Amino acid sequence: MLASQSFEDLYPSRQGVHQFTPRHEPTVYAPNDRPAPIDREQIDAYAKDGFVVLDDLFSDVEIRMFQQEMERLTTGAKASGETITEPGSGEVRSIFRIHARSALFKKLAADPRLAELARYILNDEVYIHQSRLNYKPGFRGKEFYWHSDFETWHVEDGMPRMRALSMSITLTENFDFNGPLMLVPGSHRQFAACAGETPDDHFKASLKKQEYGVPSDDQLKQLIGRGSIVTAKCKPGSVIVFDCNVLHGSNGNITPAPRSNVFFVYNALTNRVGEPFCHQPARPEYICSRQHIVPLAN
Ligand code: 6CS
Ligand code: FE
Repeated sequence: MLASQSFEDLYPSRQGVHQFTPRHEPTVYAPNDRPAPIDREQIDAYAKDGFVVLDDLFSDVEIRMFQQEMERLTTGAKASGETITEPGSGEVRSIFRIHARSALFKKLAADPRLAELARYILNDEVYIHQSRLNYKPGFRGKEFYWHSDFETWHVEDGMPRMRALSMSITLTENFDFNGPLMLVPGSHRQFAACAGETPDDHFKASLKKQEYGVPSDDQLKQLIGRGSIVTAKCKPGSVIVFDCNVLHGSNGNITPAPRSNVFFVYNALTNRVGEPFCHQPARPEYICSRQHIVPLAN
């Protein structure tokens, strides 16, 4: 295994100031003349907005299998020290590292409909930096406040550059009323550095309710003011592909309809995590892959 590399911190954050740093990297790394696995218009939309929604990628039979696997993983999950529960109710909020807990989700992470697109956009071999099931249960699923995933993965996991993306596969209908993902088009082109220093064992709180590594109200007004807010309303079996630095969040769910999605985070192999860019120990393996980074099999 490569010794932990240390990289120059191109995106300093949580050092007492809220500020913007322009993005250094491209959004789509593949050369324009390389044929894409999806429509060129969809790739162009991803480059411009920082996300794209692909509808009806998976069949009803496949979705039914994923839903059953989600139920299977839920059984006994609360007893696991690695399950994130909802503040207050104790309902299951997230289960991480599902690509290692489930043969079905391991296969899904490597599915060409997902992995080939990730390899194209990142123009590299890829590995799973993180995977999770977000349940957003009916009545009790709390919000995910506005944030950039990259801000956390850079500062707390040591991800050097913006060369990673998430794919969220919808397992239940994401209506406009049950806490769908909200994304800010174009926000991926500015890195919003946050002020507050990373607390000890931050992940134990942030995965329930994130209060550090979130932009200030002024930064949010500037980012949202420039790009408005798009709500990803999707049927089950859709995929929301979004750049590691796009600003996103989701509201709480007070309806009976759960908003359950699977997330896979694809990181470019040449962008593997190194030492965290904060004075805290590296986060545990179930949240951030570090100990056995190998290319995702084709
Ligand atoms: O800390 C993290 O890695 C997680 N936090 C959020 C709110 N989104 C990305 C990721 O799941
Ligand atoms: Fe996120």
